[in-house]
Amino acid sequence: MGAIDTAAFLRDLYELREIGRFRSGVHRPTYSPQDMQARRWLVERLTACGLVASIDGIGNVYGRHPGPGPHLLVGSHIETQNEAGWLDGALGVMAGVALARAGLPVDVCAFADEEGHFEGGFLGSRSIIGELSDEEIDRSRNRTDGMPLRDALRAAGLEGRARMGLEPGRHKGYFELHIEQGTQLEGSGLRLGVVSGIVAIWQWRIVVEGQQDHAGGTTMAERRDAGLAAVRLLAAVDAEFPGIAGERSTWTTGRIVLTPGAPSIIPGRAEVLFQFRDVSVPVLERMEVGLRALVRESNRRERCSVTVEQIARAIPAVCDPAMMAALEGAAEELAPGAWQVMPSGAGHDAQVLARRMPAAMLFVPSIGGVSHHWAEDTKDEDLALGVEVLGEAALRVLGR
Ligand code: HGY
Ligand code: MN
Ligand code: MN
Repeated sequence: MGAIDTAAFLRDLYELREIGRFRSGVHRPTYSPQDMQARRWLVERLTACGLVASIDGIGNVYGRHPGPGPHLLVGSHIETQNEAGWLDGALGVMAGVALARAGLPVDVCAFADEEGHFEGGFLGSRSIIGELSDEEIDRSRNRTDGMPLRDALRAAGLEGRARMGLEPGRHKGYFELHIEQGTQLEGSGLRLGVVSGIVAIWQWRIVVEGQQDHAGGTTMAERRDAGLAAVRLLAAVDAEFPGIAGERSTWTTGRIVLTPGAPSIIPGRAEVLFQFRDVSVPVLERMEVGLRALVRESNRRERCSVTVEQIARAIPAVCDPAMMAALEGAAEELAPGAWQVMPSGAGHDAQVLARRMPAAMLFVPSIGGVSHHWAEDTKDEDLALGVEVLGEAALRVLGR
């Protein structure tokens, strides 16, 4: 194997940043024209470094190493949240390209829709491990505009394409390089994080039905304000959860849509996208019990009716000790004392791949901890160190 060409690696990242550019970040929602342009660009990049590349029926972009094994699988995602960061996902995919370019026996994959633009979550990585049914694809809709996934796949030119699966026994393990998306590394003056475990995200749609009516003529005593009922329920969750959640649990309301959404009309409907996260399933289950109890309480107390529907139920993952040890050894060799073992508060495709093979992740610092925002950034020297440590860890796992 040759040395990792970090200059070419950084060039790749900066070139990919221009596809769907938004201010200093990117806007590449899954299956959007700019996302599909990025996928076709990636096929060219994978081919140029000697892999046999293709895009499958769910949008996974896979580069297969043609030479003898044993092989590793290296990847992440290249779609992004809306108007978000240029490194979230792209870093891990282009790190795979850099390892392939250096001659390592790696397959590289950009898994589709890690960012969950469509209901279900981890569509690409669950598809490749055989955990995404056609029936689920038929049911899934875009979380923002409700577009059926089937229509989005057709518009992206992917309709009717076969979805690929992993070749059993082909890979010794899966590595993912990713930005931390938090402040721990930067706050501790460290440059690398070896991930110990990855949280699960349990995503919910909460719908409150009230009565649309006049904001002036309808007295406060008689109105059925779906917006206020939603806000009261979310406030009750925020009051109750600290007593039932875990130390690192998080809960977030990312979207509230009031219908019809006019200042002089009492909203008849509120649709809330709410999620919570933890590394422990019992803690997640406690939060689900708490949420459902608060919904029942709201239906007893309010004049509006509330329903709650789960739209994603990921599984947390523990990273593979041997793969972690390879990362730790490589980090200590290339950045002595400048690394730590840490959990991931973000979800990643690695937690899905971990159900089929040993998996581990390496973090590099996020400047200011910023992510899922166009200002997301990491120093070039930290990006370069990350891919070099990943390459060294890969050699250790491959016994080179
Ligand atoms: O939300 C997450 O944790 C991931 O970045 N999609
Ligand atoms: Mn990501
Ligand atoms: Mn993300």
